[in-house]
Amino acid sequence: MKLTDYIAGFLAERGVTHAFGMSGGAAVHLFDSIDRHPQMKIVAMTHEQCAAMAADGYARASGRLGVAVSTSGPGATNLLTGTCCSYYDSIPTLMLTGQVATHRLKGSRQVRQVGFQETDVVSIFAPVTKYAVQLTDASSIRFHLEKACYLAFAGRPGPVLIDIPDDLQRTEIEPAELPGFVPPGASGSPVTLAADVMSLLKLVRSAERPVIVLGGGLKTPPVGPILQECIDLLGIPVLLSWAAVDLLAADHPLRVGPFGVYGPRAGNFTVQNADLVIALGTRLSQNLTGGILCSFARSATIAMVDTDEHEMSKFDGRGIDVQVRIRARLADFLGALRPQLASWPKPDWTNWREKIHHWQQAFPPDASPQTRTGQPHVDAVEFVRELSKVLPEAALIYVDTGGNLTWTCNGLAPKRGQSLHSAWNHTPMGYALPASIGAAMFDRSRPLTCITGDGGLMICLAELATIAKHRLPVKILLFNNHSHGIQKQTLETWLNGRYVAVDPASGLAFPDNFSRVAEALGLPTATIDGRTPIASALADIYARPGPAFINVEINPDQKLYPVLKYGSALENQSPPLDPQQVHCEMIVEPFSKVAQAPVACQQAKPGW
Ligand SMILES: Cc1ncc(C[n+]2csc(CCOP(=O)(O)OP(=O)(O)O)c2C)c(N)n1
Ligand SMILES: [Mg+2]
Repeated sequence: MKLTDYIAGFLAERGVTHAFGMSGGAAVHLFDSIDRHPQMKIVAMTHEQCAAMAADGYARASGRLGVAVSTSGPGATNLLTGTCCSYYDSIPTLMLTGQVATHRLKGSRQVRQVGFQETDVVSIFAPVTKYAVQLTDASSIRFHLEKACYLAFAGRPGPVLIDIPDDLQRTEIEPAELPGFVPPGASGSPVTLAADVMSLLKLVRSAERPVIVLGGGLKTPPVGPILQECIDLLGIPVLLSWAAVDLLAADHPLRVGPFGVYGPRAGNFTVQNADLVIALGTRLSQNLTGGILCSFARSATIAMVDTDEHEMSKFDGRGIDVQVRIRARLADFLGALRPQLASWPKPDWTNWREKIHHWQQAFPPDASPQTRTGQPHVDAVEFVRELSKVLPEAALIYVDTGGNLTWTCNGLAPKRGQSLHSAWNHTPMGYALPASIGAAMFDRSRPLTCITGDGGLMICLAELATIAKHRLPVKILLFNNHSHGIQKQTLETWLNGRYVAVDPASGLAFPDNFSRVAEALGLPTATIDGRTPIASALADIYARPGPAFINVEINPDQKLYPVLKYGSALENQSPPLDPQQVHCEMIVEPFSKVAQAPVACQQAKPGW
């Protein structure tokens, strides 16, 4: 059997239905074998970056291995940004890169290249993959494929790469004679986990103001309905990182919502005044804690549950004291927690929940500072609110980065069964469109929405043609604010609003009319602006099958409010509230920059 036929069969056996890529001299056998396999299809993309992102989007939607294929040299290096998305968000993907033939590899020779388009792919990808290997011997293909697939899903999942010289791709192999990979035995003791859970519950029982923070780790791999069962039984209010906003439906009584640097004020008051923070599958990134680490949840005992111990020890000596560290896969942790909650007397946290409810009422999401009456613009906050009402059950949403991500994550009111994905930690512009292609290829029956900014769209514009060619049922909502909106705001904050390369007036080249571009690439289009009733326009769009490109004219002056400026604690976002009001809302002592270390250990004010 030809080696690349073996690869196609191996992947198909593991449920992989599509591989995304662009062909090239060093990848023709990979493409040919995958295309010939009856259970697999090659999806031709317009850029390898988009192929890697489509593979990532496919993996997020399906739970299966996402596969991207490229030729050597530029094809392989183009896969890098998408591979980073999978690495930082723990998504199982496999990059298959063609390489020059073995006898053309430079080996130890002190030259830059011998073979045409030769590149040291393994060294480039090693820091952002769990396994990156070049095939040097055809008979080791089974071993490397099995090891790579095992590692992609094991522990903290992530991307893997196999670089395959052209001559080895064509080699005839005897599958029955190939040595395999033996995965290591299971580690970690269930006895320790049960004990850890018990001591955590002891802390919970004595807490007055506990919160749970859910993170993206609960999706990679997905933990399933046991999460909500545990939340319901515990009765603790739940905060969400953006990667987890879809993990609890908007109407769930314990859902507080997101928090952080761009978080709503209600979430920030909640986390800052908690006396116990239980972080499940979130690394508590700086976008959640703010830059001054010792100001974060400063009266709380911090407990973290993570499969990666380094995520819990990274705060040591840096201002956040993670007092409880449980190293476990989230599914195992919840599996150990659930039985202990069966006869668990829920403490009474009514006061705490009422206080949170008060913050939610007192601080609704901040809308645009400019009224849209008489303006041909849509308010992004209002648009996301209307979109939430229209989005069907089981909707799958991919969102890009910038203002459009912020408005979506803060404003979306997810229904049970809906999923929201983005490249949360690498956050490249131009992710959402190719990722939604990956998801749509896996399941065309699931209603799919892609939300992107005009800047992000420009990076992957050509993929509109891929959507049109396959008539993928993706509703593309372009949040068109005629600028890199988030960057404009950054320049207003740091450089007195002197714009450079953030809108057409300061150097960006944008088409005057995105809809005409989308039409030219084969998509039906519509526009929603300030004169259009949003609800009925959206209802109409979602009632029609197939793809659609919707140009949404967002107010170019709309800001991302509230936001945390560097140097402030999470409760002091901009635009600033009256300091007296903040003082009244806070249960814990105000944060003092002057006396940072002692303040980090201060106790809560009594009576709240
Ligand atoms: C590949 C890449 N380049 C640069 C950035 C930095 N960056 C983040 S958001 C942004 C502007 C995004 O503009 P747009 O897509 O229009 O989103 P908006 O903020 O206007 O909604 C930039 C330049 C990035 N995240 N990714
Ligand atoms: Mg924009």
